[in-house]
Amino acid sequence: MIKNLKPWLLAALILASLHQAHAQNPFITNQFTADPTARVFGDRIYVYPSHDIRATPGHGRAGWFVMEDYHVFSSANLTDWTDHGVIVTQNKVPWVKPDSYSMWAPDCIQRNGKYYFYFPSAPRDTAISKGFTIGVAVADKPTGPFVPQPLPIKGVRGIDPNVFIDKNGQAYLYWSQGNIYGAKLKENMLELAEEPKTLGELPTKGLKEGPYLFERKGIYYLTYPHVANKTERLEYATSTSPLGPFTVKGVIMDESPTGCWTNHHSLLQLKNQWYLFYHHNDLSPKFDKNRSVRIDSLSFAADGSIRKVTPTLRGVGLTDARQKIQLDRYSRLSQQGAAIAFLDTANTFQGWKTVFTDAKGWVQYNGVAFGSQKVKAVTLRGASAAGATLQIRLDNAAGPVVAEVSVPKGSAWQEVKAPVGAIRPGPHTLFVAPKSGAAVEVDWVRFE
Ligand code: FUB
Repeated sequence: MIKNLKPWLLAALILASLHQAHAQNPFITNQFTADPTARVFGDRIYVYPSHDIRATPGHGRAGWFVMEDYHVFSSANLTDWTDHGVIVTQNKVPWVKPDSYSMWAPDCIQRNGKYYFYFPSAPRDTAISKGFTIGVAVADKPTGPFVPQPLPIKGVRGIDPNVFIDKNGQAYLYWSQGNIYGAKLKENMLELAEEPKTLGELPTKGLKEGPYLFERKGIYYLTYPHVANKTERLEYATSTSPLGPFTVKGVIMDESPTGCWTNHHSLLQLKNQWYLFYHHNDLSPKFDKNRSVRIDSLSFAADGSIRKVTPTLRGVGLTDARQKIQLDRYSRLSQQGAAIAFLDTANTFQGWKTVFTDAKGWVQYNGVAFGSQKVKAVTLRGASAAGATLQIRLDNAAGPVVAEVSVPKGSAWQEVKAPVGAIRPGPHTLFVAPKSGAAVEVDWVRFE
């Protein structure tokens, strides 16, 4: 079959298979997103996050979470994400209190060809629950349309649903309400099959929420955000069975160094690589209830313990040299002479720029895929009041200079093109620095 493919299609498929994962953080930048649950359905990765919005007069509580609906996003490669739009919205769910803006962290799972989307919210009838409870919406496709059940799941009070289906086909629902709870689900995925169990061997001091359970090599990992100090960090406990007893094992990700109070995550294995999906308030650094989803790689030690994940801006995988390379999502940045800033602080969704203030500045960006075809030129979008020249090297500060790009004097952004020297095929690290001391800003670079 491969023999009959056109050469260009074969080349594209080879390239695509080499680029198993590519993303920069945050990986959704058209809206605020939080609490990402990532799942693989068929040949795509789907992310079901919460959707933070800003409160406006009469819509949501200022200074708090304002969450009206859910979108689903999908990707074939972890880099190019499609927003499939709204799948569930508060005022179309019969049991949800209208305009409560409480559509918190969801999950979605596939069973027998149906997709079950679990979501918490505030019920309209306080006889159901005074706080949050959890409902289900069902669809024939991962992108919907999802039809909400008329009532929430009986016997559940709390938030942050997570569903796990064990190898023997038994499904479990986990959720949180101060403690973390779990219970078997009936075959219909819509009702509890037993009384909820408190998963009691977890830390007793400090809020725990956002459970995410998975199994690897016979070990059941219960992962959860926990406030051990000031804000949430991601921790985990393990067991030999889905409902415990669990043994607390350690920390997956430390507290946010910049004070984002919540974190909420899921884990996913794609081929032989594990990924941690989590959130941070990248697009809203002054208000941590407008969050954005991120991905970083995760690995296990030989004894099954999870190695701590250091959050990065670079994210995962390779970036195509022929697409805009956002240097501000760097792998490394000099301590002096370079900084990252929003392109427009009034509209953070436009993203960031790298600001070089003097010749001490540099930025390093790992994992740029040049493929097998030679590149001849590079375009850089930059601005420099006095005019400046940037050098693009491969590998590091001592690596070969492959291009020198001069940004003419001026206050406006300009796209400037320069010839590129020989670059070996395959992935490379870019190292970009001003040649002289003049201040210069860079939005992106792109090879052709
Ligand atoms: O997104 C609202 C709430 O913040 C979630 O339900 C919690 O897990 C925390 O991330």
